[in-house]
Amino acid sequence: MFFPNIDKIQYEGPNSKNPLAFKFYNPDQVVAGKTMKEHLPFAMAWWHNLCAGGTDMFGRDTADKSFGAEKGTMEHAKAKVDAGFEFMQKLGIEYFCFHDVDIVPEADDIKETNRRLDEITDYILEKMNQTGIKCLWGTANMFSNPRFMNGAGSTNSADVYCFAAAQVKKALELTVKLGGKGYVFWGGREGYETLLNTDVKFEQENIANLMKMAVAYGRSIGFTGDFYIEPKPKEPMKHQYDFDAATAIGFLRYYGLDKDFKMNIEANHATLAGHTFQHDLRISAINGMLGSIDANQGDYLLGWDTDEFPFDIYETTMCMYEVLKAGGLTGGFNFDAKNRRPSYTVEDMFHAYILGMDAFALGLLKAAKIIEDGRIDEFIAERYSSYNSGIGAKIRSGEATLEELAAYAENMGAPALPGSGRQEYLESIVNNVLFCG
Ligand code: XLS
Ligand code: CA
Ligand code: CA
Repeated sequence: MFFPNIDKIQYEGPNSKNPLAFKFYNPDQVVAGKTMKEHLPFAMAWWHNLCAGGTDMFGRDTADKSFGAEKGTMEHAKAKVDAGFEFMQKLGIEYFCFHDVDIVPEADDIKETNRRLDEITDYILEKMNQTGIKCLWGTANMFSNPRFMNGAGSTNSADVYCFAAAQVKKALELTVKLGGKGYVFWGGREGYETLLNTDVKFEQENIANLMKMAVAYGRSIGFTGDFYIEPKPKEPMKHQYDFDAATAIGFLRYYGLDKDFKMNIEANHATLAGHTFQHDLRISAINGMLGSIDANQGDYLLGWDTDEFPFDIYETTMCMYEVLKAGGLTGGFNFDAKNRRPSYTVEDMFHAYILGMDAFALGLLKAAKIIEDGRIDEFIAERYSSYNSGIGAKIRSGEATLEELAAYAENMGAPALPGSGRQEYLESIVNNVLFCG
């Protein structure tokens, strides 16, 4: 046991003061027709939780993630599996997400890395069978190794491109082996530092081709899940091609990849793109591409990706409002989040997940109430009601012509001002639902 002093985390309700208990996440509680557990398929991110110890540009690890083994060894890789499964079981988390190099130390020779990956996934599979814990999605890390300094699919080197292809092939095989629901492309280095050395069209074509090959291969080995693009506008590159949901969706449609791909929307990436989290969820949802969520939050005072555990109930509420309206996710809620560097103890790891799971559970409860309350939906329906009949209905049917509308306008005189947007009234409804019972 890696966490001997921590028992299974229980739901104790909003009045509990126990730091190691859920206050809002009550897995079997039914909300809007489904249990919380069904609404909120939570996942643990292997890389933050089991690998990252707090190293930043100015200092080394503060948290010890050795789990009693020497780092860089297969013993350590296995200790992480044991610790990870104990952690997920204690929190009642049913899924995990991983990059290839999170689960084994990378060797110089990819054949050896792949052998290690086979060995560790045999071990992970055993644990999955024992516990019922499942894989949400897998991915290949094509951004950390210096060979990817100019990208993977977008690299200027054909040899590096082949290496990336080999990693995608293997990561897809592992995702299928572990029964993963999705496969993620996060293009951390798919972008540019300067246009002075970059052929954007060439690079985007190469990325699309890599994705097409991945779809063809994935489908040929029995991968029936969704491929995901995870948009992020910048960091580590100055500009990343998958800037936001709208950009990524346009790219997928242009290259004919939209049937196989959906979005994996991360809160902190949306805000880096100058959007709200809710915005990127809405854009994905209305395009039928809301697949999965990386559940975290950023810091509005900092211009980079801080990957904090979700705490802001307005954000989680509006997220769950979008998810409920979209009829749920095909993917899940992956805590792509890390403890702050000074929160370095084992208890902090649990506090962080309890915070995040409770924040989403509370968001779910409040979003369901906003919908049940109905005032916002009613207002929106009323706001567009001029399209329900007459000329408005004709516009909606797509049958109107420009000449006809112009003739209508000429006969009408000056139109009345459109109805008030009532933003402050609507915001007060949200506060009313959030804070009054
Ligand atoms: C980094 C990304 C990354 C992806 C998976 O900012 O969030 O962790 O989720 O490669
Ligand atoms: Ca992030
Ligand atoms: Ca992410």
